[in-house]
Amino acid sequence: MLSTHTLSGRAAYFLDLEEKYGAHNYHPLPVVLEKGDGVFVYDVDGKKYYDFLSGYSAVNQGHCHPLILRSFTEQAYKLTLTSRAFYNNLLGEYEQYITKLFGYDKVLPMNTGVEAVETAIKLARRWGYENKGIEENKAKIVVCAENFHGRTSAVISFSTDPSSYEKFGPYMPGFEVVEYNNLSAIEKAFQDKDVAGILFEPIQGEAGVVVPTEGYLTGIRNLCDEYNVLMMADEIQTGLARTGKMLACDHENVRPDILILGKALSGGTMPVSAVLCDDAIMLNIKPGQHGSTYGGNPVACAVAITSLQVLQDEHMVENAEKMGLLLREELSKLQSPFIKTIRGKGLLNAIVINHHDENAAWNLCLELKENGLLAKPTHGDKIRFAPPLIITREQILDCVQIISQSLKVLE
Ligand code: IF1
Repeated sequence: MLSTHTLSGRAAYFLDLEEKYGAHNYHPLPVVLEKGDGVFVYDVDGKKYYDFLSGYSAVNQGHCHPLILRSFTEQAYKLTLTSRAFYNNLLGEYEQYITKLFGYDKVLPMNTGVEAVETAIKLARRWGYENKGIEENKAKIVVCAENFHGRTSAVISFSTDPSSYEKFGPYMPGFEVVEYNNLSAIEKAFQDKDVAGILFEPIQGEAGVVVPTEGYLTGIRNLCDEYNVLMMADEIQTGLARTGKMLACDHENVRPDILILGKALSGGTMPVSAVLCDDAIMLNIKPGQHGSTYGGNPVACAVAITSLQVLQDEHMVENAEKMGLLLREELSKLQSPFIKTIRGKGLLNAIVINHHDENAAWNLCLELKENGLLAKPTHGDKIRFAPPLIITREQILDCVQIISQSLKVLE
């Protein structure tokens, strides 16, 4: 049975505008939001929802966090952009703050996640030529199948998802794809002396929250040490407390050579990303060789410091760990025949739907929406459950009730 999902005239108006004037590169759930507050968002008719997507983990700190907004607005009234042609009084303090927090010599600030990934690739290649002695234009980067690192032409060149890369070629060479969660595949690829780095997600997000076997991250670290290859962790989605540790690599106490952050670095207020590494890698890039107009702008710096601070002050690492355990436990207690798998770490979770109807996950999301919870299906049969990290025990239990109730639509 399908739910009756009503769309008010007001909502339909905004939806139609996007349909008519916007590119059709998305297929959103039919809900039009106008307000956010903590774990909740509100639609244009005032209906309240739990947000179980959190802007794909950009809103870890909760919607419109008051302290992040204060930093944002106060700085916006003072100075928003200098460009990097001049110094500004916030960049250095931010750089000091974030490098001390994560334990790296230097940071390079960018904006979107994919720009940080691009930066990491350039750093690895440059290091390959300057430090590893790879012949120019020969450097290779090892990547994993089913990866998601963003949408630029370079990054989709090593995507294995046709909907990301098809008919966007020609593609950039120099990437070697290996199976995810397979250390011997990496070791085989590392036999090639031209490999400068390996780029990977500690948990694959877009692939449907694929958690590798314990020991995988340690294994990558050891292979990188053995073969003199840079370990490049894309923690854009997994980092910043999402998985119940500050970084997903912390689950195995592993330190990547290049750390890539984004999304929640601004608590969902603006695009802020960063690449962290030590001097031996970072200082190969000299003035004029890389940059961005908005990277390191004063508002971004103010917002990033506060976004990192509130994660710590409000114990979001611990809460993500605890609430994630509770969520998975309560979901498995439902014993639903329609849930094939429940997986995840901390508050980065997914369920895999078991149903003969290929639209079951989408229909379930529509029903969840009717019942006051927003989640989005990915790859047809998976649904991501990733609420803001400030969610409480009572709220998790309330959400599991909503999920339980909504599953009936699949009967
Ligand atoms: C979209 C997915 C999530 C990322 C990792 C880099 C980026 C992303 C690990 C690029 C971005 C976003 C992009 C967003 C959907 C979303 C997503 F489903 F596509 F895979 F979160 F799971 N590395 N992921 O997850 O960051 O340039 O977008 O700031 O609509 O494409 P960006």
